[in-house]
Amino acid sequence: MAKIGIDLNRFILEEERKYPEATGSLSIALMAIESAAKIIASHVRMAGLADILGQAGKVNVQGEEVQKLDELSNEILIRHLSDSGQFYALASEELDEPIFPPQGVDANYVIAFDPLDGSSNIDVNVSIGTIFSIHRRVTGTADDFLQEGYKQVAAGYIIYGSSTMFVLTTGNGVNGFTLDPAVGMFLLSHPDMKIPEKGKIYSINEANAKKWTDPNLVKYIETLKDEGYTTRYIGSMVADVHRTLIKGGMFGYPADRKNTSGKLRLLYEAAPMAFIIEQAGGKATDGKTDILQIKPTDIHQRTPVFLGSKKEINQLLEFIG
Ligand code: FDP
Repeated sequence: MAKIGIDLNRFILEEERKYPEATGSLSIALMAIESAAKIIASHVRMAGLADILGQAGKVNVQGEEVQKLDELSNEILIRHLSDSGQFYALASEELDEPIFPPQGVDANYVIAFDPLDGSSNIDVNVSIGTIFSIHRRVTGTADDFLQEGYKQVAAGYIIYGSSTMFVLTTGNGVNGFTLDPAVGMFLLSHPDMKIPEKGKIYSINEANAKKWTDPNLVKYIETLKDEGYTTRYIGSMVADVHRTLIKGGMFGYPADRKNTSGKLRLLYEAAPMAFIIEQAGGKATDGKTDILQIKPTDIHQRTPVFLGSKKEINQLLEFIG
């Protein structure tokens, strides 16, 4: 197991050395995400100040235009990922169509990302995050985004919370790195993360219960209440999943009459989070199928999501599966 305190760059390079056939391409790709994440984190930390300045005159003291943080995060990621030359194509929640950066014509990977998830929480100073999912280039077309989640080469999220943390899997367990702002490095703080077999928390927007399309879901939640569970729901997927990973329990966003396929996006929300949770020993399902087995048909498709500790997800499947 890697040593606590080792920085993310070194960790990535040491992982690469375990595979003599590795070209170093994935390492450069992950380091590009890391650089973008540090820059986004520094902007997130200024969010309240930038808003004040923005309202005053739409330009900040340096005379730069103040941008909405989610658009800015998208641009930062596109620039860093394109310039890395390691991505043949980029898909983002903020883009209708994928981008094919000229620097990446010969690259091996495609990446789908949500630049700033939970953005409705920016103005109220609640944790938000960036989520990404990397697949191998197979056909060299946009169809490469439509691969099942189990084929992900790497996935992760960066949570901008009480500290900034980078949680990463390359299919070899899950490791969490905390940004030390004094030195500007992500340092390994949570090696080999494992989700508890069982938790005490369920996390779901229960205000939608009357609209849920599967009434058995209500019965499941009532059972959890009878068993003494408590509820936590931040409404920011990265934050809710991060807590679930550390404390166990269940996080869900089901289908309802308004969101008939759920609300969360398969490619850059559900699948990468499912990969992390399963790599940490948990489970993720849409209620019928393991999230990682779903073959996408559209880059922006939505899916119901339930993920968390094995005990809670197995119990859920007894009600709705
Ligand atoms: P947001 O709309 O703030 O971007 O992906 C969308 C998302 O946040 C998730 O982060 C979050 O889990 C979910 O929506 C919250 O949705 P509800 O407000 O409908 O509960």
